[in-house]
Amino acid sequence: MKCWTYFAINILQKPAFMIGLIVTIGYILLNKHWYEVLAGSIKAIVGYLILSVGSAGLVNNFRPVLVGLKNRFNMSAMVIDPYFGQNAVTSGVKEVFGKDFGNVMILLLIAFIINILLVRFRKITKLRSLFTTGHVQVQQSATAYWLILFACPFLINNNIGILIVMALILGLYWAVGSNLTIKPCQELTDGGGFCIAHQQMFGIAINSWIAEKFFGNKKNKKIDDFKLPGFMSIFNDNMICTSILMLAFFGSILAILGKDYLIQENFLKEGQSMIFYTIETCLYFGVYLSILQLGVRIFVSELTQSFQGIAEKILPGSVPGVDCAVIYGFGSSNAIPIGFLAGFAGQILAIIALIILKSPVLVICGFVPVFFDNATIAVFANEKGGLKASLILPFISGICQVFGSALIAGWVGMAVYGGYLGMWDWALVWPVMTGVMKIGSYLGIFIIVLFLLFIPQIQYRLDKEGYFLITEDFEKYKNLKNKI
Ligand code: ASC
Repeated sequence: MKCWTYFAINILQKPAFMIGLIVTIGYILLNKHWYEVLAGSIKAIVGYLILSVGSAGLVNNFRPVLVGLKNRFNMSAMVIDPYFGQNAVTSGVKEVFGKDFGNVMILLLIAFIINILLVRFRKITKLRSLFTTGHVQVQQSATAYWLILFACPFLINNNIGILIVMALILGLYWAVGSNLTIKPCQELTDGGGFCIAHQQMFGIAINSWIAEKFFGNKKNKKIDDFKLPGFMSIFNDNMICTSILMLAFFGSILAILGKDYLIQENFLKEGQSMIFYTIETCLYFGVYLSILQLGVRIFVSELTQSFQGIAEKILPGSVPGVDCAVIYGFGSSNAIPIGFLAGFAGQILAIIALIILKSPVLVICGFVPVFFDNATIAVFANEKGGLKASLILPFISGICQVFGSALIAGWVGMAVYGGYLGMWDWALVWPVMTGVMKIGSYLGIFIIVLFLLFIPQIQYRLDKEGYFLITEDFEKYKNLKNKI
């Protein structure tokens, strides 16, 4: 157990080292020279650390700006954000259920093994992907713990029982969810050899499907097909587009927060110019996004090449599931700010509705869901349905994130502790699963497990020839689809 805890804390929960480990094992299995293994692993770890700098920079720079709205106007509202969600669980779970969440490491171990086994027996399960994003797994475990304790109170005094139920449902959710993103990812990255293992996996699959079904015709141009005329042509450049949009957006929010508030909260030093502070802060958006994309470019090729070793020798035909930010290195870069702003507009509309309807739970946008979910959805939506889809789908998603989170967090009692995870799957899919378990108890758990197991079976039945080919040989898969 000590060994495992050491592994979980230092490697599993640190995606950079987890990816490094996978690359090392993969290259060893491919019989590479020791120095190639070393070089590849270093590149993968450094690349991932660069991606983390970009993603943490975005979160740390812009989360306080959004959360500032809550403090500035003295609102008692819950913030939808994975970190606030985790804090809410830590501070509330003992009070509400009389239980600490001490078993997180064991849970991760069992759920991770379940994920590996599900992929190992892919002939039966039809599952093809391994979840590698440990920091997200911890946040999800915390929220799932609360949701399942709430839904299944008969498990509260049964430590082993709750552990097994949680590990089973989480392990299945990780395997099934990431598996759902394989097709959209392979198509977007032209056989990149990875899929998404994050918090909006059902969101990606459903939105990609809607984008293709309802927006996927020639008339709906993709973002990069627009050649803007005159001065507007500067928006074709991603760095400029992102900077100007964020200057307008975060600039307005900083103006609303006001100079006094910013000084009081130590954002701004006495005597510093508000204008230059605003410009600098907002332009950092483009800076961190570029860093993030650089990191993606560095580590993705190492990961996908080395994973061949694992896919040949240990887990045949499988792909690694990675952070959603990896997709920002592919597709249209302008979809990123567009999706973010459309999602934000949706969230604000929904929040206004909550205020007007005098909802007992008020919500404040957290940066992580509004950005990482909606930008990701927009990149996929643009690929299938063009600009229109990349505006409309994140907008609807923003609305759903707020309503879904308010509903579930209010119902299960997390809202009073100030936060809820709030990402797409946790605002839409998990509330439904929680409801089914609450109503059905043991039968409910059984139905959820069956439902999750059923999804890859349906995917397989819909495309028996292409289903495994898409991860094993993407060129052959494309030929097959072209023939049809
Ligand atoms: C999350 C989370 C983060 C970000 C990051 C995006 O859900 O906890 O820190 O998204 O993974 O790259």
